[in-house]
Amino acid sequence: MRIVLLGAPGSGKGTQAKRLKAELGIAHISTGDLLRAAVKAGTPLGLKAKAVMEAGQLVSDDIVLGLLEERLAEADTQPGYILDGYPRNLAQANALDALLARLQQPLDAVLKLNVPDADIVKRCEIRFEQEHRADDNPETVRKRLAVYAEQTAPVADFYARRGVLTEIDGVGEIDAIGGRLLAALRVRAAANA
Ligand code: B4P
Repeated sequence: MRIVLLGAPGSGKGTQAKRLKAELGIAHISTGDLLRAAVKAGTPLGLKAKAVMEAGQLVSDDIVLGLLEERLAEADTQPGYILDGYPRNLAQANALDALLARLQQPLDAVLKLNVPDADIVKRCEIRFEQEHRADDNPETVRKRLAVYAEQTAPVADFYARRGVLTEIDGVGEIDAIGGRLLAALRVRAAANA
């Protein structure tokens, strides 16, 4: 199964994608994690990405697409994958369409986690205190939410127009939200069959 997981920063994409990976036996591909690994490794690409991420902006489409293509060439993606954090703007959505057409890997589902901004700010505050992730400081979170509204929200409309989007309430216990996602995937799988 190939799934795109959409949602604002801090909406729980990473949290839920890890659970879906375990539940469904498919790969979890987080472009945020790929970028953070490049930053940590200090690669030329990571050095470029660092400042952009710390400013709450999106890293350039070319860089992220390159990382994604490399990741999709790895063997563990064969049974399927969850794309977490990609696509994040319409250019990336179109690039993903072209890439998956070339790889003959159509998407099975696009799920979107809906969480109010006030909850997101709270969650990121907690993570900032625990993990000190530079882009979780309150000012950068507000910037990331603005970037999301401007650039990523249209991606949901892009998939909604195709009739492949399912919206999920992302507020509540992590287990309960996981259950909602699995139920939505079952409905989608039955519709695709
Ligand atoms: P991401 O790594 O995608 O980070 P995120 O938006 O914080 O994530 P997520 O929604 O996964 O939240 P999480 O589960 O961790 O992006 C970081 C940066 O990378 C971007 O700003 C951008 O610069 C760059 N980037 C990434 N992809 C890119 C792309 N395609 N193009 C360009 N640039 C890109 O949850 C957040 C917190 O909430 C956690 O602490 C978690 O424990 C908590 N939480 C989760 N579920 C909860 C629940 N139900 N209740 C309470 N707390 C919960």
